[in-house]
Amino acid sequence: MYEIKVQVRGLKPGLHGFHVHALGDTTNGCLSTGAHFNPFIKEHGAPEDENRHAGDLGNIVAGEDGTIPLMGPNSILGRAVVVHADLDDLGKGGHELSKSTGNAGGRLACGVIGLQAAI
Ligand SMILES: [Cu+2]
Ligand SMILES: [Zn+2]
Repeated sequence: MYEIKVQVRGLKPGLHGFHVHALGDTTNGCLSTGAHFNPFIKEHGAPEDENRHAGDLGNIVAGEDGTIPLMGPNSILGRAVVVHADLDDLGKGGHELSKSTGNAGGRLACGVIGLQAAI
């Protein structure tokens, strides 16, 4: 298990959807990171749900740290993390986008997931 430290500044107070998106590509900003990483073709949900995208990490409140696996067939290396403008309703908001994106709104910030060798 590796620890991923995320530092985000300038967000408005409250919850922000936080996901691993499928493509480690930011050539068109966060828009080119594709959809939520979803290797098992499930619906959007909460991190603790059985029916969820593998990339569904729920919400962050500014500065929260999390740990997720980087190895094996579901590796997130080469993909991207995205912070959204609004809260992720975890598939339960009743909005038409709830089951695909959690209706988390625009993509405020993103980064490609890679490995940096330990010194
Ligand atoms: Cu997202
Ligand atoms: Zn999702």
